Amino acid sequence: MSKKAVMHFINGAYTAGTSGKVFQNISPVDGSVICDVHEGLKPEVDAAVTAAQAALNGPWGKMTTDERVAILYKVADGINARFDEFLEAECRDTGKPKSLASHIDIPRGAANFKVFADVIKNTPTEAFTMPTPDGTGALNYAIRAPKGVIAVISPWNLPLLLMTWKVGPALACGNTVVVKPSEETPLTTSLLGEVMNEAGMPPGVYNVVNGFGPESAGAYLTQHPGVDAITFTGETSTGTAIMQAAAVGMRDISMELGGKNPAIVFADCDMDKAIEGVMRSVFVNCGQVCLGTERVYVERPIFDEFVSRLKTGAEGLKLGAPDDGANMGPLISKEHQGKVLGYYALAKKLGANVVTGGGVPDMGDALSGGAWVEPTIWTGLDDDSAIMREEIFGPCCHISPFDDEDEVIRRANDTVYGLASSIWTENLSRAHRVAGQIESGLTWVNSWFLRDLRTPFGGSKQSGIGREGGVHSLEFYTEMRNICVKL
Ligand code: NAD
Ligand code: 6OD
Repeated sequence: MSKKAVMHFINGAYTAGTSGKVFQNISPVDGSVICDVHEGLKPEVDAAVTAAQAALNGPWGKMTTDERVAILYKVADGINARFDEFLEAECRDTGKPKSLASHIDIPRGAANFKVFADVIKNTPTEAFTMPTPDGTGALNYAIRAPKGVIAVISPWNLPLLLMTWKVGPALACGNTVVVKPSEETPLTTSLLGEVMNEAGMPPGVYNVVNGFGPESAGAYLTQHPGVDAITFTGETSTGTAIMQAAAVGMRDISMELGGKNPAIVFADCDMDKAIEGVMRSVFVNCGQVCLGTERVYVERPIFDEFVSRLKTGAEGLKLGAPDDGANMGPLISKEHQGKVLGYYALAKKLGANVVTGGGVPDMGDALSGGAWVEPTIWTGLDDDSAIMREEIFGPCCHISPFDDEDEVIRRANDTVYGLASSIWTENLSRAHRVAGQIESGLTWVNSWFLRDLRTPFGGSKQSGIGREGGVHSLEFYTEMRNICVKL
């Protein structure tokens, strides 16, 4: 891949913008410079929003659903046709193993266009009549109109997957978008512009402005009066700032935020499956998955065996660069490495028993500039310690014993977050009973991150506002309008 600077994508064309400011995209694998990225400020955001408004009132807004769906299918096909380029770009930006991105990130990037095209194509309309006093009656029907220009603000952990998870339904519903990808991972969002053009997407439907959050593209975009709704994935604190921006002009929001997700492992679980599932939920993507487990509660009779087997699993993980056949890559940046290592140090200071890890692995000279951390497991901390309360977003978990069902439900729910949980038991009644009492938007039983895109996805409490997925996405990406016709 070339070291060409990443530009904005506005009105169907790559542009450097007017500010002339660039920032460096740094590899998390070894600290080398991947490329420069143009930083968008107010003029670039203005141009992108203007293009998005024009497309809404132009060809895109005038197309039939079938015509839009045909283009979205081509976008999905276009991602698949350039699968290796997307894979290379995603792994460069994130450092994640190619085996992971080729199974999850890139296929889901394509599926997000296909699935939501199918949703919009197959959603029926509803109408009903009602009697009126004069006996003639009235016909009521509701139409779904696009919301308008949608700002999509996306994070760095699953860049293509999470950005297209918003752009797919937004476009399927007839909106236009301005995307602000994470400053850490601009490559696949930029590459998608080429695919959009190849698919015949009218200019201005998909726009990208690169940059940071505060006093940069992110803040200018969320404050822009031409933006009709904002869909955001990222930290809860950033979501709070974006909600404040959205309040001006009363714009709608969809918020997918942080978590501190529990796994509950009962003594009657299938131990092999539970170990495999919890291993994945703690360590996949170097622990940088919003749905990932950071609190594990294990019923006391199997506590020692579980800890020992998870330790063996963690110590068996192979760390390495995307092409190394590794199970785990680095964290996203040196800055994030500093944050995670801060928690590793805090755990020790608080008296945690470090079962494994807790430091920086020796990756050899070639990778020494990367953002590497060891897979880490702790035991022995109280539920109210910072390690048990704050989202760390690294490859680490704390394991606590528990003695009964009510106790573990109370402890699992004792958090300001409520994104995801997993329950491991072979007792089906218990599984349903406990699942219904866990305060999280998503609960998996004997599984983790098993996704069906028709299901409602989103967080409770401080993990988010709103649900997206399947027809649920229509609630955010369209406005329902009722029309009453007196007969
Ligand atoms: P982040 O909040 O730091 O950044 C997300 C995006 O917001 C980036 O594009 C960033 O530039 C932008 N941004 C930052 N400040 C902004 C501002 N004031 N105005 C507008 N935009 C702004 O999050 P991150 O570090 O990229 O991602 C990790 C976080 O995302 C974790 O907390 C994780 O749990 C969460 N996450 C949640 C979900 C979910 O579905 N609930 C999914 C993935 C990640
Ligand atoms: O699978 C999805 O649709 C989704 N939004 C996953 C989020 C993962 C968080 O890191």
